Amino acid sequence: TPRVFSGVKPSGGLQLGNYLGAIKRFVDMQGQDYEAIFCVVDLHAITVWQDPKELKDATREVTAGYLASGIDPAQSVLFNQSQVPAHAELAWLFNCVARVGWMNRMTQFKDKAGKNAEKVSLGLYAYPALMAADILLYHATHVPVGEDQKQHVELTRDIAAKFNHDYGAEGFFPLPEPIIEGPATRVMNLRDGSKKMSKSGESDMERINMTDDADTIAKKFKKARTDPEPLPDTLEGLKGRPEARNLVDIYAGLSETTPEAVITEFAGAGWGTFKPALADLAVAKLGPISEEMARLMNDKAEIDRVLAQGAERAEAIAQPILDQTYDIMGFLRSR
Ligand code: AQP
Repeated sequence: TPRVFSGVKPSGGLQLGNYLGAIKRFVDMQGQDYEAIFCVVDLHAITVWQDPKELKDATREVTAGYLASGIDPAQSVLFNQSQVPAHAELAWLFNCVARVGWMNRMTQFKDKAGKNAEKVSLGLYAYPALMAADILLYHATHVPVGEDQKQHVELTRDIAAKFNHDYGAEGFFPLPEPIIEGPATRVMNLRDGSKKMSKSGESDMERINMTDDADTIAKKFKKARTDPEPLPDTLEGLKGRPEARNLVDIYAGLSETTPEAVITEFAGAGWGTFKPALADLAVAKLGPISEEMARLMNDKAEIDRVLAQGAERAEAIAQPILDQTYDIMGFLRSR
């Protein structure tokens, strides 16, 4: 059976893009013919500063988000990355396979480092090699992600191919396929339609958090930037209107239809009609999830237990693959 791997960073509270672009799609895949491994990638989170007093709870909150959205830890493997040391070990091996020139082409690093590239952590630069390790440690074949992660999955394929070739181990690491599907693979910032929505964006008004209450969600959509034109009657009419397109895509993602269907339903509607409808839909879909997240967060011991069990199952798959990797590379391992 094909094997799915994906992850979410505990670098703050989950936002709507993480849900529509990633977690919701993981839940949809869970019922299909895949063996699924989902990770809270805490080692990735520390590529930028994380307060040690907050990291544990951020890790639990992402876990609660997975569980509340419908990831079933009996069906899928659910764990946090730092509890399976093989991730960090394989990442080091891949640091020595990946080329500096490849890393220099990563657009996410350029975006995140900005003008400050001398001052960011070395980990932020090496991040894609750790992500390749996350995926290849399980010989995963499919990686559901948002559009922003496509380049990193392609780099993962390059690392796998170079390893297989250099070490004469053809076929040892599979070349995984990114799965980027659905209407909301790139949810944009509510105040600036040229930037993606993200956990760590400056203003809270630019994103919908999974834990926002109904009033906050309504207020954020009401204040979301748009142009003054009403909704068109064809998708073509959204060309050059990124903010409008984004709200239509979010509506489609939440209601599990297509942007075309949303346009058909709301053709000619003004924002005074569409935004409240979108807010109601978001509250109806996210409300039960955030309630369940809050309930789960009241029992931290239970979350920790789920992660510990998941980590054991993950390690049982990962360790033999790591051992084989060391062996292929010629390391002396006498114990
Ligand atoms: N705006 C988005 N639209 C669609 N998908 C998105 N994802 C993130 N933002 C959007 C997808 O969510 C998954 C987990 O992302 P992540 O937490 O590992 O890192 P990220 O992409 O860097 O997310 P953030 O929210 O922007 O975090 P910060 O601000 O801390 O860097 C991935 O599959 C991603 O594609």
